[in-house]
Amino acid sequence: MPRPVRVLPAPGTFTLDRNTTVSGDTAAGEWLRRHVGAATGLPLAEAEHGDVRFRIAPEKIAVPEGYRIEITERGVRAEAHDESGAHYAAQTLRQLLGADAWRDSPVRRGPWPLPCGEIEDHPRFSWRGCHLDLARHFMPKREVLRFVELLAAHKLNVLHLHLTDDQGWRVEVPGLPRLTEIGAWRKGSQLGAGPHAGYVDRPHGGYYTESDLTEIVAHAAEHRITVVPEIDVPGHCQAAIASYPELGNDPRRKLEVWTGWGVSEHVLNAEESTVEFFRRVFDHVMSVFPSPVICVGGDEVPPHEWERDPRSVRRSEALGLSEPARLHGWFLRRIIDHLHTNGRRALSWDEALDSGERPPTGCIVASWRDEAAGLRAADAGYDTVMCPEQRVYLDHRQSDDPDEPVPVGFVRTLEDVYAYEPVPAESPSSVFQHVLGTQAQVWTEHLDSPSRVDYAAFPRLCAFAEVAWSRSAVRDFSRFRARLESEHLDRLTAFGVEFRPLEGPMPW
Ligand code: TNX
Repeated sequence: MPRPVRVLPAPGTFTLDRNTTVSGDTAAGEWLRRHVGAATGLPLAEAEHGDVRFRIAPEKIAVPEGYRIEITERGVRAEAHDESGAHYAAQTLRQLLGADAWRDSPVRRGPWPLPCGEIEDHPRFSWRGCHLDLARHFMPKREVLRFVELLAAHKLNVLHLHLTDDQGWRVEVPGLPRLTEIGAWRKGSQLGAGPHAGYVDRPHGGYYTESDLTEIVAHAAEHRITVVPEIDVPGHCQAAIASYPELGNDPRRKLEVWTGWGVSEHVLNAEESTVEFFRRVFDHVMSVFPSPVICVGGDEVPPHEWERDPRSVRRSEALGLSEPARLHGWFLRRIIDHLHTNGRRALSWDEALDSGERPPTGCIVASWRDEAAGLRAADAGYDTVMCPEQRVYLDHRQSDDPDEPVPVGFVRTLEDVYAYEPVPAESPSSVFQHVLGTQAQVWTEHLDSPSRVDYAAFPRLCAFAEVAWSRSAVRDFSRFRARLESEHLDRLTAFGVEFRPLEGPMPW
């Protein structure tokens, strides 16, 4: 899970025991020794010519992140294009060892047989992402580290962290202490009208120090995952404006970190000093996150404050913009150019394309609102990550059953996620060339604990991983479901994942 390109079973097994050794100059061998060693209690000692051998062999394995495993009664040979491929070979071996190999400590003595045969495997997309919203609800660092391991176990390779929003700012920035002293905390509130009336949120907060983030980045790198941080501008910024009122359009008005959901009308002003403030924030983010891609947000920017505020109207006139709403594109462009000047690529939600100033083509588009528009962006030459809310928003509820937790969005079943095809077969070659891949979104307005995140994400993220990794030719929902039921859910249970049962919700 996800389904490999080719599997050739053969009779017999190779059984790991106390004498089994591991070799190869890859980090994957070390990962296997540590994780499978902890679960099985076997020493899995390092040796020069191990029974389980890893080798990086790009001359034999052509596709990036690809690998080939051969298991005979004498041992295991894993060859990979690169470190990522070797890591995925190790992940596949742990899957083959069965659910108990996913535990933190041994619950039984063994035996630990691996079925003989050959596996040839590589991904179809280079961007296999999962987004996690840590702004609406903060998650302790250890939970983020655990989430990283779950993504890697499903061969996903990008973790997009949504770190700031109207309801909370989660990144400590040196020299700008109020962002976390004030912006990271919000009061509890009884939410009013609308579909979520009566839902009571508690006072809430938290933030990550530079060391926390460095640890997350390192843990992700060990699992071959790139962490793409997001600082969302110029909308979704009420927590920043509450911290530093001079960033807003009415500095005399004291805003609080928002306690509602939806889109706050309060956006950044378009002063040069505000752009400079965020250059400073992004400089810090670039120093903490080595990712070649940094997300600038850019989504859902209501223009009303700019249209009302005479200072913004004058500003947009002075900049030669035809209407204040275009300050959206103007602001984004300043930040995108700053990232590009510093050798990083900006990622923006697709609103950037309609913001009044088309982003430079080096900018990557995260297409969430409209699948067809995403494919058009790719056709127009923008590298695009397909994130459509109609398909891969995992905060949306999983059935109409009244026992589902807070019923957000539309019904998105396991089968709906599995049926998603990011690049329809009939697409022009430009689309195949520019769709980098796909990404699932875990927004957390209504996921206020790690167990709620587990429940929303799993097992739909398993289906998503297969969409992102496996070619449509090997995908089949009933066989996928059977693999989940017969093996994979047991692995998740052993790992401690509180997934939603296939047969339906449990009463909350
Ligand atoms: C839209 S998707 C948003 C988020 C919400 C999400 C809820 C996007 C770029 N913006 O702010 O959390 O819907 O499903």
